Amino acid sequence: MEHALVRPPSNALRRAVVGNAAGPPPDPVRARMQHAAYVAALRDLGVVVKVLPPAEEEPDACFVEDQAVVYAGIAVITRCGHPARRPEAGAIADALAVVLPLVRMEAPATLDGGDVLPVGRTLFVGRSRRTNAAGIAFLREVMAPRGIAVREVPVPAGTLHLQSVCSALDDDTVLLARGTVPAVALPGVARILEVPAEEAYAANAVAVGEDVLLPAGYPVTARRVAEAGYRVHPLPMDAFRAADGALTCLSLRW
Ligand code: CIR
Repeated sequence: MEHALVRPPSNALRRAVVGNAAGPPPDPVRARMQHAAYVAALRDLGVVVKVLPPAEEEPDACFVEDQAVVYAGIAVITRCGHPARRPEAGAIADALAVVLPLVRMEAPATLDGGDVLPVGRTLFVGRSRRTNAAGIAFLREVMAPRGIAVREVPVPAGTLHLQSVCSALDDDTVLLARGTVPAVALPGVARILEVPAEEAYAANAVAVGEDVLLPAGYPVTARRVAEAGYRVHPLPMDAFRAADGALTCLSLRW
């Protein structure tokens, strides 16, 4: 990864779509601090980060990952599974069109980028409440000529996105929360690092080479990732967790 696109949260984050998170609504002030630390961590690791202006009327706009799949030299602008999130796509498409060829997913297809787990020449795509068969088929059609396989993975009930429970650390390694997606659903992945069930949130990490951004407060996972040879950078993420968001959701990376 050399480039990332991000969008800081606005005060509208208080009205974010929340299905799984329990507790008080997300705090935008805290979220902005955590977002700034996330951007700083990416830049410290040499990533060129483009920061879009916050969207005052779009509560979930900071979760840019859901609006596109950027892979193999193309940007697929998705059609989010939650209708309230579809207006977010415009600004993302405008920003990506400057740097990449772009195609747009059309109805009835739906797909959230959070359902896409890229591992080398394969995109594992979660079939979830947000991502339907037509969305997966569209992605397969776009990626096939580029030599990228698209493989469907059922997302367990009660889980928002495939990447809510797993993420790739490199072309061979996936961090996976125990008791969620079975490892057999990810054929060809050479190494699975298991995250204990009580730390499932920490299965969503962002890797930049051998450096791994991990949510702060998950010591067993941090140790396991470090023992596997990566440098761990813990980042507080509670303000985003309150809106069902995690580390990967906050950026589009390529
Ligand atoms: C939503 O429900 O769509 C947002 N509140 C959270 C989106 C998180 N995105 C992601 O995991 N890729």
